[in-house]
Amino acid sequence: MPRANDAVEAVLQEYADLLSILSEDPFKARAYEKAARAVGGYPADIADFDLKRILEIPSVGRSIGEKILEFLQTGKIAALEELRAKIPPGVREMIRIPGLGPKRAIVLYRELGVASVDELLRAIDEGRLAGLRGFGPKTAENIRAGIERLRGAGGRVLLSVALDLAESLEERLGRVPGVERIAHAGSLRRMCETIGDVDLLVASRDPGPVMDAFTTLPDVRQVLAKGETKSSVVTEAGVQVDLRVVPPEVWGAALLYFTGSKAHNIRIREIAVRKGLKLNEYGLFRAKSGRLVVAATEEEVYERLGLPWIPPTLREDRGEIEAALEGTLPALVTERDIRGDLHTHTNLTDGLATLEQMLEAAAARRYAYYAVTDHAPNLAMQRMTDEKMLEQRRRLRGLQERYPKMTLLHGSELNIDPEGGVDWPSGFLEGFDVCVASIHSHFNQPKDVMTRRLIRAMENPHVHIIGHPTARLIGRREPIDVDLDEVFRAAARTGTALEINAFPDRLDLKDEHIAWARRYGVRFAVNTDAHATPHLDVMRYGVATAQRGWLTKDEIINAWPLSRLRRFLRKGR
Ligand code: DGT
Ligand code: CA
Ligand code: CA
Ligand code: ZN
Repeated sequence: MPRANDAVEAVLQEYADLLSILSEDPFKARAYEKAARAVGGYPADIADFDLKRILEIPSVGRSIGEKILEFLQTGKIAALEELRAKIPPGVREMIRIPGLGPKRAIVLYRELGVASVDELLRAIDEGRLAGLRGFGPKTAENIRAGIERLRGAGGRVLLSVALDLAESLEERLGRVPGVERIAHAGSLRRMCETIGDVDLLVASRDPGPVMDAFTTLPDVRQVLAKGETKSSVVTEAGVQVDLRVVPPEVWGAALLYFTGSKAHNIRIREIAVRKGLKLNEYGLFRAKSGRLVVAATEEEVYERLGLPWIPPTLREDRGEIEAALEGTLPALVTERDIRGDLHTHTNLTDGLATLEQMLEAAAARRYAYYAVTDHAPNLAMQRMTDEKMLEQRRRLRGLQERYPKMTLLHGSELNIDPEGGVDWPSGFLEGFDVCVASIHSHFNQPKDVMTRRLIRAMENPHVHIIGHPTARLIGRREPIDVDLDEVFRAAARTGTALEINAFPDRLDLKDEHIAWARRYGVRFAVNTDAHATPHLDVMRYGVATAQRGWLTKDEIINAWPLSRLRRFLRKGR
C-alpha cells in the first residue's frame, strides 16, 4: 500500500504542473510544488490527519491544506479537475514523461502541435525536435527513454540509453576519493537488448563519500534508498540505478554475483555446493569451516570451480556452463575483429551526412572496406533514380584514391516487395559490389506468405545480405511472423548473409535468433545501418548481440579479409 503522503504529493505536483503550463501565477505553482515535496518527505503518514495537523506540515498554508483535506476525504480535488479539463488528455500524459516536464511538454504542443505521447514519438523519429528552444541534441533520446519508462515496456530502457548513462556515472563517481574500482554489472554488463535497472559496483574501503556523491548527482530525480553500502536512485530520464560498495578484496565475487544472470548464478552455485563450497557475493567459502577460499577476481572464482572465465555476454544459462566444462566455449567475435561496415546511408537518400563525411568517419575507424548502400527507388519517399545511383558510384570510385587502406564498395539497400522481388532488373543490380535487401512495407503478411517472400529474396543471386531480417523495432513494432527454421535453412543454402543490425532499437537478428541460425551454418553481417557519422559507433551493440548469439569471427562476413568477402559476394557464381 503506498503511503497517503505519496498520493498527495503526486496530486499537488500535478496541480503545480498544470498551473505552470497554463501560465497562471508562477509563484502559486512553486508554492504547490514546495508543498508537494514537503508532504512526500513528511515522516508521519498523513492519512488520518485533520486540518490542524495538516497545517503543521512545513510549506502547507490554508488554501493548500484545505485541498489536501478534500483529497484525503473524497479522493479528489475540485480545483484540480477544473485545471485538468483545460488541457488535452494527451498533453497531460506527456507531462508525466520522466525527463520531459510540463514546460517542454507545452512547447511541443504549442510549437509542433504534438498532443499525445504517440505523436511525440513520431516527432522524435522524424527529427522534428531539433532546433526547438530548450531541446539539446541528447534531449530527444532522453525523452524516448522517458516514454519507454512511462509505458512500461516493463519499465525497461534500450541498452544504448543505459550504457551511456552508466559510463557517465562511472566517469564521475570514479573520481570520488576512496573509489578503487567501479564497473557496471547486471543485464548491462551482459549487454542485454533492454535494461531494467543499471547496477553499479564500487570497490572502496570508505563507502560514505561515494554514497553521498551518488545520491546528490544533479541528474538524480529521486533517491529510493540510501544505506551504508547500498543505494538506489531514479535519474531525470527515469532510469533506476543501484549502487553497491564492497571491499576491494571481494571485488571478483561481488562482480560475478551482481552480473548474473540469476539463472547463471544458480548453476555455478550448484557446482560450488557439489565441491563442498559455498558461493555468495562475498566470496567462495568452504561449506564446513566457512573459511574464505577466493574472492578477489572472477577468474579465480571460476577457476576454483573448475571453469574457465565465462564472458558476461554468455551468462544466461543457455549452454555456457556445459561448454565451459567441456572446454568448448566459443572464441567470441570482438569489435576489433570487424573489418568493415556493409550497410550505411548518405544524404543522397535519408542519411544526414554527405558521402565524403561518411567515408572520413569510416576511415577514422580504420576499416579495411566500407560499403555505401543508399535506398533503392521502390521506397518512393527516397526519390532514388538510376542516374543518381550511377552518379554516386562515379563519385565513390573517384574518392577511392584518398583511402589507400580502405576499399570502397558501392551498394544499395533494396526493398523486398510483397512477392519477394526487389528493385531494378538483374542487369542493373550486376553493377553493385554488395546489395542488402530489407522488408520496409507489408509487415503483416500471413506467415507462409512472409516465409516465401524472404526465401525468394534470398534466392536472388544479387541479394547478398538480408537487412534487419525480422523488421522489429524494440518496444514499437513486433517482429514479422515468419518460419525462422525455413528462413535460416534457405540463408545457408543460398549463401545469403543475415544481418545483425546494430542500431540499438533494432538489434535484429536478436541474440536467441542468432544462436538458432548459426546451427544451420548461416553467415552473418554485423552492420550499423548508419544514417549519420556518429551512428558508425553503434557497431558495439551489434557486436555485443553477436556475442550473445555465440558468434566467432569466422561466421561474420565483415570480419573476413576482403578477398574472402568478395568470394562470398559472388554467391557461388
Ligand atoms: P534487469 O535489471 O531486469 O535488466 O536484469 P538484471 O540481471 O540486471 O537483474 P537485477 O538488476 O535484478 O540484478 C542484478 C544481478 O544481481 C542479477 O543479474 C543477479 C544478481 N541477483 C540479484 N538478485 C539475486 C538473487 O536473488 N539471487 C541471485 N543468485 N542473484 C541475484
Ligand atoms: Ca539490473
Ligand atoms: Ca538491480
Ligand atoms: Zn538501411
